[in-house]
Amino acid sequence: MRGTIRLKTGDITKEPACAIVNAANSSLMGGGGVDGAIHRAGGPKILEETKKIRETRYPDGLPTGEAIATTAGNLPAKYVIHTVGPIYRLCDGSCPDLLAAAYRNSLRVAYDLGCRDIVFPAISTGIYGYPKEEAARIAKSTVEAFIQKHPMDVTFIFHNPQDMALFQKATEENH
Ligand code: AR6
Repeated sequence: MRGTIRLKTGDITKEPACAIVNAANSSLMGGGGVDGAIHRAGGPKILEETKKIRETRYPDGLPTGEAIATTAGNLPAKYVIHTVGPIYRLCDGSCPDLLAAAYRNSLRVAYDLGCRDIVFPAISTGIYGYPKEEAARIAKSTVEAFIQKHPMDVTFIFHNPQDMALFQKATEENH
């Protein structure tokens, strides 16, 4: 059986999913946007774990498109999957592949941890400046391809109804 894809509005830090995804940066040391919200609500445990991952596995930082997992501290989720989306003004022709890799690797890490549900924010579309329509199409098609082979329930969460409507419209036009 295939998984499902749904859209909702809300705050990702409130989601009681097996995995929520953090739109992080290579340093894994926190930041603004979703990243800031997750570390604020989740408490210091998450940062302790990302620091260890930096020391042991990624001394030069997590490359764009890769993903790693930590536990979720005080959050209702079980795991936080930290990924790094591309910075739009720096990625040129590789932007779509890097954004797709961020989604695909997050799904794979969560799936390998045994998660069958996951919540994504709109990676790269905030501070990293990725055009929202194009990002929506890449997000949806990457998730669809993955869940064909690895059934999971995937939720895209948006901070406001406008962003959700935009995602819906951009991905409907695709079909
Ligand atoms: N719940 C759901 N969505 C949210 C939340 C939330 N609590 N907060 C923001 N969004 P961004 P990026 C939406 O900027 O573009 C950080 O500093 C937001 O409206 O969080 O990948 C990192 O450390 C937007 O649509 O992520 C990096 O340096 C989307 O989530 C950099 O920002 C993503 O916006 C990453 O930038």
